[in-house]
Amino acid sequence: MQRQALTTVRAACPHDCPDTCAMLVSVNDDGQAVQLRGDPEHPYTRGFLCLKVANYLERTYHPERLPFPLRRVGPKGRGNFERISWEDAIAIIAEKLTAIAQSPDGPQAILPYSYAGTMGKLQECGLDRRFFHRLGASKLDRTICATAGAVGSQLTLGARPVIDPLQIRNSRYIINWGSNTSVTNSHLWALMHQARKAGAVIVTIDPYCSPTAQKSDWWIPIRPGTDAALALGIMHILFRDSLEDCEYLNDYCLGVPELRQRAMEYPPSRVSEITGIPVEDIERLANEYGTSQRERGGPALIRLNYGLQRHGGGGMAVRTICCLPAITGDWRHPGGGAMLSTSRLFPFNQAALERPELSPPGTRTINMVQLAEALHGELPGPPVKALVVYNCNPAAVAPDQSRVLAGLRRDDLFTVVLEQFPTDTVQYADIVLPATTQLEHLDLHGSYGHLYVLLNQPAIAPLAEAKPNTEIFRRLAKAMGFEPELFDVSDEQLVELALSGGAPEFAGITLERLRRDGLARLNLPETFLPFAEGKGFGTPSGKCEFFSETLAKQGFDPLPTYIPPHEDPQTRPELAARYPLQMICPPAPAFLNSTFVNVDSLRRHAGEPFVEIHPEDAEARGIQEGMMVRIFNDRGRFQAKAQIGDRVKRGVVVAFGIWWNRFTADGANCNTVTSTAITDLGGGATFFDNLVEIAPV
Ligand SMILES: Nc1nc2c(c(=O)[nH]1)N[C@H]1C(S)=C(S)[C@@H](COP(=O)(O)OP(=O)(O)OC[C@H]3O[C@@H](n4cnc5c(=O)[nH]c(N)nc54)[C@H](O)[C@@H]3O)O[C@H]1N2
Ligand SMILES: Nc1nc2c(c(=O)[nH]1)N[C@H]1C(S)=C(S)[C@@H](COP(=O)(O)OP(=O)(O)OC[C@H]3O[C@@H](n4cnc5c(=O)[nH]c(N)nc54)[C@H](O)[C@@H]3O)O[C@H]1N2
Ligand code: SF4
Ligand SMILES: [Mo]
Repeated sequence: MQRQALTTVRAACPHDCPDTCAMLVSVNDDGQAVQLRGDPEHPYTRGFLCLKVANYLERTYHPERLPFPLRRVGPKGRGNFERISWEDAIAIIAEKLTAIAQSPDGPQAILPYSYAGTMGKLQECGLDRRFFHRLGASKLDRTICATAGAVGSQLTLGARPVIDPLQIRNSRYIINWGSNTSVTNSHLWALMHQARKAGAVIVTIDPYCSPTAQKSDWWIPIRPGTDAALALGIMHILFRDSLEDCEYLNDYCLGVPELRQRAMEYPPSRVSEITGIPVEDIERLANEYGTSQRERGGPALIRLNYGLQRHGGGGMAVRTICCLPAITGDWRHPGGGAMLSTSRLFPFNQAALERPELSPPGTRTINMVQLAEALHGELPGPPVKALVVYNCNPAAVAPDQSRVLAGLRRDDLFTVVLEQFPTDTVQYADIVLPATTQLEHLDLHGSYGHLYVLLNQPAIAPLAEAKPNTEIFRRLAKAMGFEPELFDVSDEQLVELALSGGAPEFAGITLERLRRDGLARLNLPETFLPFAEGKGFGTPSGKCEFFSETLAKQGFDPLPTYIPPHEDPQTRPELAARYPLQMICPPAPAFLNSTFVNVDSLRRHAGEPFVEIHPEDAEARGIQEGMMVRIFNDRGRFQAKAQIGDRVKRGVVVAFGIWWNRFTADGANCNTVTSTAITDLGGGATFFDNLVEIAPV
């Protein structure tokens, strides 16, 4: 037999992961993708893909890919559908949306619901946004993941805390703070590991001994949602022991005396009571953190991530932690400082893509965390009569699931879902539209973990009748009679538009160059130190703002402070009497939120829904290893298998998500007990801020 010649196509991993890997797809003469690997030449991907995407062809060619448009037959939520044509599907949707827009409720009764199922500039947020702006639909505040930290860090730094991740080799004291880096950011972990070989110490602050904590030199278990108090305790010790960089503070920071005063209020003994961390550990952490440059010959770096944000005080916690590298002066050194997200470094011309000015003034905005409230008519403005879901699986990922599902079952709600697979959300659709996967469409990517722009070129033709989101919104716009000049724009033109606007970071980065090379580093200095000389602070004062006039004006404490979780046993003893355990529910490592749950090899890897519980908490409840248990509170209940061990603090349980309900024992996942309460700043989700009780089934 003759061996077929393979063509290599440059692609980018589309998933909501900071690593945005560069991929090489091999395609045979029949137009079939036969191999997929990490690009060895990308300095960050370095030739490896994570467990989830290494077998991506299993997902792409999955037998459950949605092949053609569907219309519901039978009751809502049962998932019974019949095949219809694209023409009919588009016509039905256009007619229904037009009727709602022209009804007394008006277009704001239509709600788009999307997140980052793909992070490509085209398929995530291009013509879809333009379509809904033109329609006058309600706007969606996309708060489910990152807004608490975005607003928190913006207040302190006027920017996101960011370094060039490739500089991490220079770090000598690395703190994973609410960050399961080895799982959620595996390419950064590989670089941390290199730094360790060069002498760095790796510390992880987490209520759970995550895979990252297990591989770290020191795991510091903390009571959930108390990170701001720990940061204030560290400051207390840095100031007390004269470990601060006085020059950096004088030259580049605002509110130094006030912060010193505030830190005085957080002596280690008080911080120990709040956080559950022994005084001597707080002392040691602060000392090692504050002396890294002097004692280890390299700066300290805090990788702060999302885990610590998903609590009532998550925004303030990030704001507070962001003060630390200014106190130590670590921002001066390559590899020093703090790292949350590089996303803001990419000056994509979002306005040109999305055309926000098309949205009528005064259009309401709905916080996506409050989908349950939106679907039950509990928010100001007209009721939600139509929901258009894409790049998102709210039936599984949104909080207060029982109420979300009850809302999705409403007979007077018209639900359209653009999807690749029959997810939990698809089960509730009136019309389902099959979407292409990354191998089948063009897209342009930034990253929230590194400094490279990537082009994803289609490797294969769309499977069956699947279409890219861009094309679906183009067709809908046409059927609705919207201006052709707004929507007759090709995907290539959208790439060019996204790169347009003359931002210096994009100078020389063109569609043509990306076609050739696949990727390009942002035009930033080789040694990128945004805050080294105090220049990068985008706050009103241009300084690192310990004192924030912006916060004061909004009626908040202008200084860093500790805000307890909504459901904290220390501040809510009456609730804790009924529901004494604090539940954290991050995704299982083999899944990406709810993506990949239907991929057999990865679901096997995840096993089944588990909940980890401390031996003493288990014993008090008659729970034994491997027993099925019920986890519940006033919002709902779900089942999982108990794993007993001291990898969790006493009083904390960890339930792994985000299972599709149809793969669970009782048709419900961990989001049945999570709440729609939002964070102090940024309106973010509080997925890890729950009090629950557990009992054997
Ligand atoms: N309990 C709990 N809940 C959580 C979290 C948690 O840690 N615990 N994490 C939260 C976080 S951080 C996030 S970011 C959210 C994420 O929640 P979602 O945004 O819902 O993310 P996924 O679960 O990955 O689902 C994305 C969906 O988009 C689809 N998709 C991918 N590409 C395309 C495309 O090109 N077109 C179309 N039409 N569809 C596409 C995928 O098939 C997938 O079903 O979940 C949140 N929910
Ligand atoms: N494999 C895999 N990778 C992913 C994802 C995935 O689902 N799977 N999701 C992607 C997405 S959308 C996101 S947003 C990121 C999330 O990236 P991370 O923030 O790293 O992930 P999480 O697992 O949400 O939370 C990290 C850790 O925070 C801990 N934690 C919870 N509460 C607290 C607290 O109060 N304080 C402290 N200090 N720690 C706390 C949790 O126990 C957890 O181990 O990962 C991305 N990468
Ligand atoms: S999910 Fe993250 S680590 Fe895995 S291939 Fe995609 S970008 Fe890379
Ligand atoms: Mo996220």
